[in-house]
Amino acid sequence: MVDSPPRRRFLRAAAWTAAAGVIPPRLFADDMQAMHAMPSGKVGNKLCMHPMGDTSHLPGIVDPNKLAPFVDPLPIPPTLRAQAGKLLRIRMAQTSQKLHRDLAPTTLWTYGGHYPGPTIEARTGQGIDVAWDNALPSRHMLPVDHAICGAEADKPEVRAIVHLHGAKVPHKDDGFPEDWYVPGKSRTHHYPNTQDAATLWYHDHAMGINRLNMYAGMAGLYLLRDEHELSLGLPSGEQEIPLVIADRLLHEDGRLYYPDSGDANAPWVPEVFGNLTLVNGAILPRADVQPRRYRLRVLNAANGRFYHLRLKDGRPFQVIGSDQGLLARPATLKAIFLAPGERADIVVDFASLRGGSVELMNDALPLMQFKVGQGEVKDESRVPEVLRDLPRVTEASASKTRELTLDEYSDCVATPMLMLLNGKRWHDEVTEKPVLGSTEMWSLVNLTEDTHPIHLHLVRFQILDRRPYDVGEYIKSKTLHYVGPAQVPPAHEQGWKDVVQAYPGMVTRIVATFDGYAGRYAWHCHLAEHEANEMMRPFEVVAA
Ligand SMILES: [Cu+2]
Repeated sequence: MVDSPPRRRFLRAAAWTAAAGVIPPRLFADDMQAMHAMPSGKVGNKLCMHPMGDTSHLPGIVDPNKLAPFVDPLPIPPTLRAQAGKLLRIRMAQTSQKLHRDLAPTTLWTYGGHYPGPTIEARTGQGIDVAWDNALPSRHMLPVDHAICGAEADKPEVRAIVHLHGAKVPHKDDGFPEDWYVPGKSRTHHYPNTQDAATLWYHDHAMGINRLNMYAGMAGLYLLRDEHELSLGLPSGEQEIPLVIADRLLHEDGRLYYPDSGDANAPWVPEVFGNLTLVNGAILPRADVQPRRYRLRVLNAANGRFYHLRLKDGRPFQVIGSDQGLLARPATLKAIFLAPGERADIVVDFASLRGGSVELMNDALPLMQFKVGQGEVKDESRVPEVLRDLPRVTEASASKTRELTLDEYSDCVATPMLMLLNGKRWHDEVTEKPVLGSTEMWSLVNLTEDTHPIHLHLVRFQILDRRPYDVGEYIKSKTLHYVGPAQVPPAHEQGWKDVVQAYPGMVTRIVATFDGYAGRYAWHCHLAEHEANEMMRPFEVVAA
């Protein structure tokens, strides 16, 4: 039986959630839908329902169908405006937060006392310093797996290091996974902000446990603005809304539930899907808006879930930016598929919805509601037809090409148990050593049945194309035999990126210039559970 990858993802996810005795139909509709959104893989193992862990001890998990929708206002994280020369201090600590009106408060680990953490606002050309204080408890609230690389039993249980995702920063400020520190310690990172305006975000990156730290709440936005973007007249102020989207499972008493394998010595699970979606930390919130244009800064901050976002009435919206800032021109879409780590900068016009409402959906599931006011408003915002000068990079601009495989090793019942990049583990010798300032093309040869969102630290890149190939032939002879034409990415993926969805059965080619700083950085799958289990590698930018 050959099955498409999202189907397998669906069954795997369903297995452990079904074991917990919860919610089959509503939960995974988007995964089912995703099946149609991605190309199907060419290889398939016989599927079997492998029990992913004994969760029968659970007293119960919150059922989203029983929560009243749209009763909580959409929370807006507090804004921290960075000023040159003034140190920002952000404390990581255990806090408690109500995620829905009718739920008991949830214990979270947050930056600055909120989930999501405060939105840091910075300007291109104005470097800032942030002191990240680790004031977390000494015991972890979620199951640490000491069999995972970097989280061995001799390591402190609670460790943290902040990575500013998408930022061009020196190695020492990047949040390298091994630069973690323990509660009671602090680390100051300098962010030079020598790059174009973009929707960046910060999250924990501590080796072997960042999937747990992120799930506990350690993430926030970092909006980098520049003069060019500010000159465009895009919706701003109250008409610019951050939307940090992530899924969770909750016990009925409000505690976070993070699934485990059932083996206390090896609790890691290959992927985690929640049945509840948090938008800025609230389940099914409502945003009261005016009948005018809004700019939505969307981040998929989930550990493993892809979101297929659309508005319920099917109204089109304009995508004006991706991971690394503005597109060349707006792309008009009715739905967008975002992988963990990806961002979308979107403009929606509610003018024709005066007095009405519309829901933001993940396929068939509502995530939140926009309730549109009655009042007359004069909207002076605009979305220019040309957003910026953004030439497409070419294959010829790369002075070096690397062919890098994405690998997955399964156990006897086809449950993936280990994921690697180019067949190597984190601690293997560094093999990717781009020369500072050089341009390289990386061909990501996906040998697995999953889509992996691949993220490179330090650099921005463009997606050249994706092309189907014969996976079996590659495994046998290491030769690429293409079985279809190269597919140029759609308009909304033609800008500067720092995460790319590498589809199964495809070779995904990206082109990056390794400028900025020499030193050691990481590249990895942004499915947090894959990243934890060796789907992360160092690369080293070497001086010319
Ligand atoms: Cu992955």
